Amino acid sequence: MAASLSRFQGALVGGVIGDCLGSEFEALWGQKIGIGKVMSFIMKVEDDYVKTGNKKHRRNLIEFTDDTAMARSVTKSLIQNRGLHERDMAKRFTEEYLREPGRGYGGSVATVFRSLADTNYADIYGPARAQFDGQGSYGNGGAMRISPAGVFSCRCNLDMQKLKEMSDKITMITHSNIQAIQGAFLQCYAVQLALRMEKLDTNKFIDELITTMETVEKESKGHECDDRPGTDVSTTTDDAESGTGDNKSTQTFCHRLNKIKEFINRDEQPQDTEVQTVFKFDISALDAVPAAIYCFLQSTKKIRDLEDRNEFERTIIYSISLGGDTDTIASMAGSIAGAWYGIELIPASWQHCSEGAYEALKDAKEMFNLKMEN
Ligand code: 8NA
Ligand code: MG
Ligand code: MG
Ligand code: MG
Repeated sequence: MAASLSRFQGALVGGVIGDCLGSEFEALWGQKIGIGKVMSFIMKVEDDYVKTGNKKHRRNLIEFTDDTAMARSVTKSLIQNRGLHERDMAKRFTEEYLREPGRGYGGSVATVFRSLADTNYADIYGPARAQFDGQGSYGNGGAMRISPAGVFSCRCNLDMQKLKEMSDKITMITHSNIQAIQGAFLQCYAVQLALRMEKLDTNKFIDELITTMETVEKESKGHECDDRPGTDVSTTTDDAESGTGDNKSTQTFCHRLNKIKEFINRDEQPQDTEVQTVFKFDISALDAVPAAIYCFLQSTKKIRDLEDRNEFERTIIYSISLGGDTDTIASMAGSIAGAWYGIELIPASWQHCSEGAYEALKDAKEMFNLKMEN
């Protein structure tokens, strides 16, 4: 395995930074953001670092949100227990939420935490299963916190099947809908793959994700959820733009992953409107995880108006510029990019201004040095 300390740190810190920087633009649903607006904000952040130097007490901290709050619980629980301990994980999620409920959690997930606390964790998976009349949440809240499990899997050499079991169990504490579970696994596996790939090869990367998700989606046939209003993506731009597309086969991760492959192999960077039409950048796992993977892969190449930025910076700025659930998508893309490029490509000024980045740096080191029993 190629995973180094630098790449462990890149994965965990990259996730925190995407969350913090992305959260500045989170409330702008439906509004156009674009590279220009994100760059004005980034330049302020960098300017602030120049003015305050590396003095921690003088920095203007950008607060992390639910993404980091929950990812930290995943990291700390896996380290403490040297593997998955479902009750401990559920307790950490819940206690973290009860301590700081104002971290921008999704609209419905609080019900799960309250129910877990009220029942003293009698049934770890029961409250999540009861969400939305038994359908479970399809939100991206499972995927947004799962990256540390991908990192941990490199520490203890988990194969794909074992990784899937772990990812599914962590996700199902709050999200039982099949799309949320599959989306979290896709994110988790993408982080693991980015960490262990020796040579950077974007086509090999996306091909492996497609092959893996073909198996996952085939195995879960019969569990698919029904169409969700407003989330249909058609194969034709006309249908998608008019909002009338209802082709069920497009409601799969494999469909989106194949679209990514097509986009990243074009000679020209696709127009933002086309990207947004296909990937949606929304709060569902199906709309957010492929969006994050696309942003990461497209940013391995030049991005318009970001010629002077490195690949990690491009990933974060480009993700945010496309709008929607900016903190979560930038966080997931940032974890994959950090795993791929390592900590060296993450600017010191970005780490300095992001609440929780230094703690993620320490956590990554602890995970990297963890002594496993066998
Ligand atoms: P969640 O499980 O509460 O789901 C989020 C929302 O998705 C729900 O409130 C519903 O509106 C909708 N939803 C999910 N599943 C179903 C279903 N089966 N039927 C109908 N509607 C459904 O939250 P989560 O943990 O998945 O988090 C998702 C996103 O919300 C994250 O990006 C997170 O950052 C957060 N978020 C918060 C804010 C904020 O400012 N508070 C803004 C955007 C996103
Ligand atoms: Mg968030
Ligand atoms: Mg948020
Ligand atoms: Mg979010």
